[in-house]
Amino acid sequence: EMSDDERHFQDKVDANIKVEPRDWMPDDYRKTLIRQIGQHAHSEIVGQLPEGNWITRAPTLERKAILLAKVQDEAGHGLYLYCAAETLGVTRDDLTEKLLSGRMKYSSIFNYPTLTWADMGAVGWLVDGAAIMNQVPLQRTSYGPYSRAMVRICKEESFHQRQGYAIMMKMAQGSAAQRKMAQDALNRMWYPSLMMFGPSDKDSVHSAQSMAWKIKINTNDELRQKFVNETVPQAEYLGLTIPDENLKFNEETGNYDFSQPDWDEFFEVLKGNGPCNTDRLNARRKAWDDGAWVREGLLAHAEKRAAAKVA
Ligand code: FAQ
Repeated sequence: EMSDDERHFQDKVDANIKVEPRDWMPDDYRKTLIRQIGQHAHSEIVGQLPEGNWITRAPTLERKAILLAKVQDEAGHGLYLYCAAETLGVTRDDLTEKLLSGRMKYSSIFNYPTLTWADMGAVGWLVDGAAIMNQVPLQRTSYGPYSRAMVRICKEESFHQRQGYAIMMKMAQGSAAQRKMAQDALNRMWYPSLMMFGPSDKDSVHSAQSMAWKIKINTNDELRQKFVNETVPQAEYLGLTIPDENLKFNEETGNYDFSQPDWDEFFEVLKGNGPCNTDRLNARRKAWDDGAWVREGLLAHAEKRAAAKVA
């Protein structure tokens, strides 16, 4: 049975009235948002690492400038999202400590390596493509600060997707060796990109409640299907082959039928056993430790200023 507060809250959500930081909200709504927004923020920050890997090796000055700007955008996205999470009564330090101790997740996709320059194309095209597919509906999520953060993030994300596709186009239209690199990147990134949408609906523990609260707008499988439908013609245009023998347009449903990713692999990556989990967390831990003197300096400065005001 719902309490009066809960009933009133649900009515508000049903009427598409945004929930704001000072409004009453159920404890589990707050917890779910902190989990999802926090994990989303961590994904943006950890997500800088696979592309950061190629900044010093970009093939031209122009490509380097574009990649640098993209990776800086991800840092900005992480910061908006940490701020949105902070409106729910947690601190960024607390969220970071939970990430570093393995108590909070980040997207599984960033535990895969970026082996060649073509991976910069595949990441932009597929990973940012999947991210937008998930984030466009989140602009209508029920929590005000999260939904507003999504508006700007989606604009930048669509630029990211286009720059990735532009790299793929160049590679796919290039020499035989470049085409081969582009195909290889697609082969390696395809299934990990499908995993970004989360487990299949029957295994998604949070979807039902999150959708009732309009934290999530679509199910994981709905968004995965939409992504496949949009991406197949893009691959055809590039002249590349999606690594799935079962991929076929289904006249009856109007959707592409496709093979599911290896869900055992997905759950292993979530447990910390993906190819790059250890590297990613070590890189974050080092950045956090190396930045300790900055945080301490800022705190000392703030305390000094506060003391000067009192005096
Ligand atoms: N990776 O019950 P559900 C980006 C976990 S885009 C890791 O279905 P939910 C941009 C899930 O947390 C990527 N863990 O969960 C970029 C839960 O475990 P928990 C980030 C995953 O929350 C591009 C458990 O499995 N985007 O960074 C994954 O209802 C390029 C059960 O799953 C967002 O975070 C996964 N793929 O649905 C940056 C979008 N999937 O927490 C750089 C916002 C599921 O109980 C370069 N988030 N899990 O321990 C969401 O929409 C949702 O949280 C889902 C998962 C759809 C990801």
